[in-house]
Amino acid sequence: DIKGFVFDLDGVITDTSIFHSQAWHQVADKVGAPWSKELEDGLKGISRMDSLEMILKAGNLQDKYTDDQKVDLATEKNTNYLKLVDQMTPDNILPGIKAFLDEIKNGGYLLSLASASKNAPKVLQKLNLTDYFPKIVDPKTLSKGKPDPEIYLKGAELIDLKPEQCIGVEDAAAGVESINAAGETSIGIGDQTILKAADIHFADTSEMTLANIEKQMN
Ligand code: B16
Ligand code: MG
Repeated sequence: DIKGFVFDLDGVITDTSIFHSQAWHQVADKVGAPWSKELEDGLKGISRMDSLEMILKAGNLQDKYTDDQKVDLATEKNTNYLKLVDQMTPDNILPGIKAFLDEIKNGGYLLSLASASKNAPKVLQKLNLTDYFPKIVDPKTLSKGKPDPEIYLKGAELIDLKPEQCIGVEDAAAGVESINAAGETSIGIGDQTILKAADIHFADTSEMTLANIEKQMN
């Protein structure tokens, strides 16, 4: 039986995936790496430094920068990103998410957060959602990022549940892969063509309700 939900943040709870993309696009332009929809989708759920490597690789630029220069580029991206985060309000919560969080909380389900983002606590604060997530996986403690199962295994562990008792909720292909590898039930939200591996699919966050999940559970 399902007893808990492990949530991704960017792209599921809030629209920050657009901010991440915007900030990375600026870095790609600066270094002269080509920007594409495939690259943009592929960066979702991927850690900051791994994202930078993917962008540099797209432009065959991996060897052009020293490690220190790479850290500077990643820091510049984060500064740009945080400027966008600073403008956020609870209006940036995606449609239906607040209602769904209340529905599962009132239904006695446990909740944890499995975001690759080091900025997750700050974003939750801007959204006034901190109280819903007393348990947050600290990405600094991870040895491997998504699509490795580690982050979703930790998300279940934090709420004292077995993976098979959890549903993981994601917008990224790498994230769905991570949930599936952890042995949890996966919900993929967004473009079905890139979320083919998800056990349950919703085109939009507004469709996510316990009743709609049950409909896709058998
Ligand atoms: P930061 P998620 C991920 O968050 C984002 O999807 C990804 O685009 C970002 O690079 C990553 O967090 C790291 O974020 O630079 O803020 O530490 O989707 O796993 O919630
Ligand atoms: Mg995401």
